[in-house]
Amino acid sequence: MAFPVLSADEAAALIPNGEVVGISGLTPAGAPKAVPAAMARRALAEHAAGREYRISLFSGGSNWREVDGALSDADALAYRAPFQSDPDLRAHINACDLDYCDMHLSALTQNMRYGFLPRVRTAIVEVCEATPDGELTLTTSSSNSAAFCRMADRIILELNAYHKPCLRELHDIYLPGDYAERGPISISRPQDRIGTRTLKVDPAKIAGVVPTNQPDAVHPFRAVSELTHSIGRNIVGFLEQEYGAGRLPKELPPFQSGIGNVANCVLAAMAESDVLPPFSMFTEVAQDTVYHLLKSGRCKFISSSTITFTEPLMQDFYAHFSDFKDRIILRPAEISNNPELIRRMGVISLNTALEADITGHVNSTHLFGRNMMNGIGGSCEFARAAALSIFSCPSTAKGGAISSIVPMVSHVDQVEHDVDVMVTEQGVADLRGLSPRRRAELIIGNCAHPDYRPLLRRYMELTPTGHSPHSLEHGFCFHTAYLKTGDMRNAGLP
Ligand code: 0RQ
Repeated sequence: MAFPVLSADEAAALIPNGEVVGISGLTPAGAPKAVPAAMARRALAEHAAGREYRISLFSGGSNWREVDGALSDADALAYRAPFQSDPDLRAHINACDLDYCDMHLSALTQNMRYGFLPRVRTAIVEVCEATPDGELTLTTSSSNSAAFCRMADRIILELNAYHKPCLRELHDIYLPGDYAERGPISISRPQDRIGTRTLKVDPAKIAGVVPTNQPDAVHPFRAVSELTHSIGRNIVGFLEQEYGAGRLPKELPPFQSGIGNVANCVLAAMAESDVLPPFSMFTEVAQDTVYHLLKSGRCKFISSSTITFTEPLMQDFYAHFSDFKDRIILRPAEISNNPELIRRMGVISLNTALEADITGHVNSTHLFGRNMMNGIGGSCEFARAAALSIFSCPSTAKGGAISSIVPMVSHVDQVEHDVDVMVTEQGVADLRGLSPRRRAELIIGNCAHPDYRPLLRRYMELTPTGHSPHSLEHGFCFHTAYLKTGDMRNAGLP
């Protein structure tokens, strides 16, 4: 090994207070597994000695407890972007212990390159191979590793023996040029390759290598329930109808699928259709269901930024690598989520809402207008540029005390113009081309839970005129009823 072999603690000792750190990974897949935990230990020791130790942390997306949870519990984070999903970090964000900026994933490194965001100084990147001349094989995620390594002064590698160098076959590493000289990104289909399989970095920047041997800490999803299956069936039924009517091309455009339990179940329903032909995916995260779809042949090909398979599936993946190596491409987040490509390919996007309002605005990130859940991730980039943007969620949460269809959303992530179709287990509202009042009738009638339909209709009656059926006085009556009484059904409307 040409580079110094370091322990995780020795590597953490290289990272000074106030550093801007960029890590590999998008979801726990491909994230460093040892150095962040050592940084958390260092932060605790520094704080105990009365010294400041806080960093700014950038990643490709969420990661796992040993990064976000450990660092935030140790008060080692001053700033975090662009996405997270760790419950402990979430609690610290909502307690205002640090600044968190939820931003479009593909815009992050571009904003850094142009100096709007602070430049990453230390990159911590998981690899499964590193040659003495600085040729790196990334593991299960491409995310922002290439961009972070390019701009960093110092690169710390975690060499993870669990992952196999054959992963290089999946990568296609390419970063767009600067604005003025940036030509079209020549990808027209998910399977097009334009980059390199390995990441070449300046070997002089590599400060050391930390050996690890650990799988990605991917949590299993909740099993498909009757409710999530109904949501999936409704989406597939809608797509079958569109396909039959000739409103989708014979060869389906690629699909994007969001993260979480609901998205995982929605995708599972795609396996059941005998009307829709096998399809491809252009997305940013491949969860377990994608693995099953690839294995069964329902999904022919996937372009993603990361493969987030739970441990048994990862082992099966390695055992059958030759079956998958020509059917998966991993791309940097700037490419996997690039709106130019999403629009060109006519992607069908499938994302999840926490709540939607009667005119079709969607909130995927904030609880009751205040508390951050995870973040937008790539959902806005896909929804805005997609040919068909579908959002889904259960019609209620917390045993029916919360309606996911509300008069006005308490936070807006997706504007009504970027939500073509809204789906719950109750049904489908195809909102394309409709005025706000027609949208509201459809969302209430087809998507809201029957318990909440009379209240939502009463809300509409309060404003018989005006282009959009909204009342500033009562727009948040569902939310305030829940906060006061623990049940949105108590929303008092005149
Ligand atoms: O809480 O588990 O305590 O009961 O929210 O809800 O139903 O398990 O949903 O796991 O599919 O996540 C939008 C968060 C959905 C996710 C979101 C409560 C509910 C439960 C989770 P409990 P479910 P999922 C690109 C795409 C944004 C990012 C994105 C997400 C918990 O999909 O983060 O799409 N999306 N990226 O009870 C209060 C409501 C609620 C509510 C649900 N209205 N009010 N609580 N819950 N609705 C991919 C990437 O960028 C990586």
